[in-house]
Amino acid sequence: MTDYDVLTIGNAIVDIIARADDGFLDREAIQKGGMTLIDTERAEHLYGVMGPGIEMSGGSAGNTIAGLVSLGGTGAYVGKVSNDQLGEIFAHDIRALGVHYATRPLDGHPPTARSMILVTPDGQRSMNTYLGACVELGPEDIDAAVVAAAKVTYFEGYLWDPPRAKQAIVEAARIAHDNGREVAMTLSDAFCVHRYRDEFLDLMRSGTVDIVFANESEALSLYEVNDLGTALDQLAKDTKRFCAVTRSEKGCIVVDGDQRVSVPALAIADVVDTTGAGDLFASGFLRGYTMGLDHEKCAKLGVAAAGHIIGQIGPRPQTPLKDLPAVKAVL
Ligand code: GMP
Repeated sequence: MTDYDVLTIGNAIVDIIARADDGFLDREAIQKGGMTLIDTERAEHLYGVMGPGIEMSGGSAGNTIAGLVSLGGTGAYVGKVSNDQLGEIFAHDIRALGVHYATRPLDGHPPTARSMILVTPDGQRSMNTYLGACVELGPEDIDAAVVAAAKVTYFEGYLWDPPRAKQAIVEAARIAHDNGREVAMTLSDAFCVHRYRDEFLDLMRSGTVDIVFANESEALSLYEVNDLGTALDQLAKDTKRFCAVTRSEKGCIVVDGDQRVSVPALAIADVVDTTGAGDLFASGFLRGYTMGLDHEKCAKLGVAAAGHIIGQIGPRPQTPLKDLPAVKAVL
């Protein structure tokens, strides 16, 4: 078995990305900046009323592994699609990057997940996700040899929405730790944190997770506080290794015991679409981490990858990230 830098596990989703104004979000009662789960009926309605879309493979952890490989790392992915057209697109895109992807697809039902992502003129993205085939991900989809071969196993907090994926994660974390590997998670979304606050805190405090990625609103939501300093102090206590907190245009801060490492965001002239910013930050950070770099260099790779992705539409890099000047400056 070849070694992998990172294995990511997540909801395998194809994004349908369209521009929309704030009036559209209001009329459709869409939670701006968030991820809302929708059923078939709502998906059909939204698809019917939204503007012309661009389809692109997505899924938070899928984006993270795509970015990591684009930065020159090696990776594997676990996530459930169906053997329908969107599923074939998802599988093609991730394998074409050289990511090991062997999760057995469903036989057509439920169909592959899709997220209708509305991007407002300010570049903010609002996601409406139909989970489809993702609800079938379970412990049987975890390949112990792949987990054992990955330096870091990384998963999404979003996996607490489907019913059995959490069992897959607990199993993967056990295998990773039995093999001397590390486990990382992203808190995913402030409302997701609200849904699973106690379970996420338990994953951290029990040491099931070593490394945590979060943005500011997720960190505040986790501790139900309004003050970032308080949340960071709590994160320092609750995370086994360290926590990387992203702050949009304010960059990021890595919290590791008493140590705080801040790195500014890249100056971006035009924020086109923030879809994937946090995912690609994790790509950059983990690329550095699995090369043994210090927190500052990891964070610089994170903001470089994130800064690139918000200058284009969609969460998958269209040119190799390893060639970016801000990446070359660190590697
Ligand atoms: O959100 C994750 C990361 O994406 C942040 O740490 C920044 O590096 C980057 N990012 C997200 N939103 C913005 C933004 O509005 N402006 C800039 N310059 N960077 C952003």
